[in-house]
Amino acid sequence: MAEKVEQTVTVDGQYQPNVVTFQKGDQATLTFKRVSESGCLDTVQSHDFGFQSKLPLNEEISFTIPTDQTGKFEFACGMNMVKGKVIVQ
Ligand SMILES: [Cu+2]
Repeated sequence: MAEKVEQTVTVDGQYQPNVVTFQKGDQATLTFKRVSESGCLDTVQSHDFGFQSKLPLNEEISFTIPTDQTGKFEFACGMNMVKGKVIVQ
């Protein structure tokens, strides 16, 4: 039975945490909440997962993360400078 798991990343000039882990088979949701104007993190993107979105201040933006395959996947700011990682294990 797939477990519903939501991980929230706080965006305040960096990603906290910058590594999130899901188990293979989880119904995984990755949520970003930007709480600071600092840095260049008003956009989040992931080439690995194929998402890109603005992060309005103090709003939660969620993405469904596929967990059918294990691996390490990246997300980053709009300029690909600040990076975080999703591990599916
Ligand atoms: Cu940036």
